[in-house]
Amino acid sequence: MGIWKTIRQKKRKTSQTVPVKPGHRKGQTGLTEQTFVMVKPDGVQRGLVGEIIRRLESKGFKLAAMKFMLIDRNLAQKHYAEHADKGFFQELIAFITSGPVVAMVWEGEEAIASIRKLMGSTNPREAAPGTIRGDLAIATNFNLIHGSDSTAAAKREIKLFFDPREFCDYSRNLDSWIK
Ligand code: RTP
Ligand code: MG
Repeated sequence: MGIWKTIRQKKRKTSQTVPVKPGHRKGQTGLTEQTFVMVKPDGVQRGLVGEIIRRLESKGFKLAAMKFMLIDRNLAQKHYAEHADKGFFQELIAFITSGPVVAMVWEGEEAIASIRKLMGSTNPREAAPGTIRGDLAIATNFNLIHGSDSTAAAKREIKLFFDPREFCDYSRNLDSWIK
């Protein structure tokens, strides 16, 4: 009887070590953001849509909206308006309209800056290993992914590409393990 009691007590102790949902929010800023992300035509052509989405999903970000689409010249010029006076503008417009893209909105804590970090530098040869551009691309004009670079840009670009009805409002059970 004494032995069985000890075993039962040990079992109970062991079961207490099973992880439980953390009750605190240490390290969380509480700044949940949405950002506009696009797999560019080179990413679609090279079959890297899944790989790029996998990296954002694995990090813990949440997909809020997504569509496979062709960008027309008008939308391209609006999207890249900040570069209108640059020497590479016409080439950039031709490239971004050259084939289908995957337009997305991703959501999460400090998602704008964090996804820019996952993307890596504009020039893939300067992008750190471990980043999308650093691991998967070589040329600046074939750098696979776009991500909003500021709060204002995210707001503007999301509105440019998505109608509010295209968003799915849903919750994920695993969020309590991410934030
Ligand atoms: P993106 O807007 O596409 O996310 O890229 P980014 O912020 O890292 O770079 P940005 O300076 O906004 O440039 C937009 C895109 O233009 C092409 N580019 N070409 N030939 C060049 O010197 C040059 N510089 C930029 C790239 O496709 C870049 O992503
Ligand atoms: Mg940019």
